[in-house]
Amino acid sequence: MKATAKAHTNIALIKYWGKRNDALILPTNNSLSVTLDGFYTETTVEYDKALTKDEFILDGQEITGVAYERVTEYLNLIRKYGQLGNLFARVNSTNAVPTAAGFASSASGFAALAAAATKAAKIEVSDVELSKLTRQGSGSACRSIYGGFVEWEKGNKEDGSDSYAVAIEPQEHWDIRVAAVVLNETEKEISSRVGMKRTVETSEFYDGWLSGIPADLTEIKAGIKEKDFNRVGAVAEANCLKMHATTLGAKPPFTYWTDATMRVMQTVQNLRKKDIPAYFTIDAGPNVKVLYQPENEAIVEQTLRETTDVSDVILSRVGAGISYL
Ligand code: FM0
Repeated sequence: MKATAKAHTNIALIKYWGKRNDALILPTNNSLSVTLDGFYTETTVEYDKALTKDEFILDGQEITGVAYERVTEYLNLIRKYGQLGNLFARVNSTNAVPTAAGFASSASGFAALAAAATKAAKIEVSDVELSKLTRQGSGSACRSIYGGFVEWEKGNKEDGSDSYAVAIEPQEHWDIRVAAVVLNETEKEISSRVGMKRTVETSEFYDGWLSGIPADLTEIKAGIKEKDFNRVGAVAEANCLKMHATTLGAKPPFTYWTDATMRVMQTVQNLRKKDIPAYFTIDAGPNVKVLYQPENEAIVEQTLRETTDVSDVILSRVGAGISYL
């Protein structure tokens, strides 16, 4: 009863920002992402009757505490779903997601865990079913089931049965690139989970965020279909700015940006002034991701590296969905 799965992380172009149900991880709005080739997690799950509790090894280290609890609670959900009783598992993960790059490793982490945990238990699941299961580990992870361009449909039902991700366009559809810009300073962050909750509950701007989503989705989906880079980049960047604006209207207010974040944003805007199409997006942290086209890779990388307080730039292509090794 053993299986290994590989899942890539994803970056949202239309952000998931807010839940309508915390326990089931049901979002208030649809989101849309691109799966990234450069960053992934490989996870082996082995159920073993001899175990009296789950074990979790990450990058060769035995994990305890909150990270362990999150994994074992997630396995409880899989055990319940697959009627596995008290069958515990050995979980062994390796992350090719540099945490410094500001990617939530939870996206690739929970997608790989859900895939390996179901496969090892011989639970037959469709992609949609796997996406729903993955969603309950971490919301953004439900988009990592598929490669290419992916939409998470928020659904409307209370039980979450219609809240899952679907593939919009496959990996081969369009070769765009994403640079993960790593910054020198790493300040203590408010997690996305905590930040989105505070924003939903207290931000005066949250209704404004929600009201713009349908138009942003229509626009970006048309842009992806037509492979119109400027159209996609412009709406992604604007959507990111609106998400971050909601945090400024929260009580107490907060922001994920540092001065270095804003310098990188300016670098990207300056590239556009020189007619090099590049657009930024930022998740719940200070690091910046930059969308660009293959022909501009050298100039985009160089310009980002020359920006003050940029410690590394990691380039990625569009990635694939879940695979089993
Ligand atoms: O990825 O509370 O999935 O759409 O990265 O585990 O469901 O870590 F910018 C923020 C990710 C949110 C946008 O939230 O939260 C996006 C974000 P969980 P996640």
